[in-house]
Amino acid sequence: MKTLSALVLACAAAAFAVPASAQFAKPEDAIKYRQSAMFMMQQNFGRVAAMASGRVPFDPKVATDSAAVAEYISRLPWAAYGEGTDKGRDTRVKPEVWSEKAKFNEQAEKLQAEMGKLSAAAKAGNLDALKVAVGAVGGTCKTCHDAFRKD
Ligand code: ASC
Repeated sequence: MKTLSALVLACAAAAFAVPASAQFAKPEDAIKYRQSAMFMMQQNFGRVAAMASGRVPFDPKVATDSAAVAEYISRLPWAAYGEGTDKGRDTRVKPEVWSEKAKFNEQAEKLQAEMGKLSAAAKAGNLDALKVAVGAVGGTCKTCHDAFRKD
């Protein structure tokens, strides 16, 4: 019985130690997951960016909700860049994601930090701060895409 409990505990510990990338049954699923997250993030960020640029009228409630969703989603794609997910479905990912992992992680963290500022500015109803934050988020998207995404 003691052995069984120890075994159960060991399995539970191992389950928690499994990297997040292991949640995907196949590379194709991981690629689809991160592409879906990027799409959802862009749609929500784009709505806020349109208000910041004046293309659509500033609606603080819509901006707050959209920025909060974009901020949340900005935490999600990274677990789906496990080893072996460089192919298996149409992807523009560059091998540098894995060969320059520290730089990639740094960009991922920067995006989340800038998204936090975007969300705070929207919540405060501060259009000037929102414009600055949209520029910073957009710049982070571009820097990362230039380094880690083909074309
Ligand atoms: C977007 C989007 C990106 C970034 C980037 C900003 O809305 O889809 O990849 O902003 O274009 O430079």
